[in-house]
Amino acid sequence: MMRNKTYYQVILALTVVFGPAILVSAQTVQGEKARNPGFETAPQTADEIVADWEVYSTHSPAISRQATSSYSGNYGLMLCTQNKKSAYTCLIQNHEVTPGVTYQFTARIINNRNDPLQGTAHGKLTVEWLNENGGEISRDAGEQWDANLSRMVWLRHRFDFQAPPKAVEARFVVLFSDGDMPAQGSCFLDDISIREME
Ligand SMILES: [Ca+2]
Repeated sequence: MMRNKTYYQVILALTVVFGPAILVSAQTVQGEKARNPGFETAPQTADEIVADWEVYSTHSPAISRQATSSYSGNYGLMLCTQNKKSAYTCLIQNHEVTPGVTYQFTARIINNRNDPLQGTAHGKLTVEWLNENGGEISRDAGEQWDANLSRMVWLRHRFDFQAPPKAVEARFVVLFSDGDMPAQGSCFLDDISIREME
């Protein structure tokens, strides 16, 4: 009994001392802003590659929706290298933002064990902040993933970005590139999340 009481007192003391700090640091996260975040919605038109997302590739189509590998649901995206120096592909979705608010941008990524990334292939999450005229104010980029990406575990890449003054909209971008040399291989992407933190 004595032991239990002491234990309880310690927990109580810790709560009193650290409780406020925990409350301050544990920001709550608002609802999902991303549309078609897990790519389960099929393209609605013949020329749409990924429903609700804008796709751009420099040379060959390098993003495809597939059912071979997914983190959740039945579908994920495959991101392919283009075997060209500096080739890149982007998956883009625009959202309204509020200056000073921090946005949590996450994605699940895994290497393709049958055709893994090689050479300088890499990817990252970026955010381009736009003013009311659509002009770019600045951009932020998260840590890169590269050819060392796990072939066994879907890693969750997470980056928190704060909207700068005068930002009214942002382009949330998954950027995937061959890098400085023509690269080979592919990886899979699923479960994008874009949320406001407060
Ligand atoms: Ca999915």
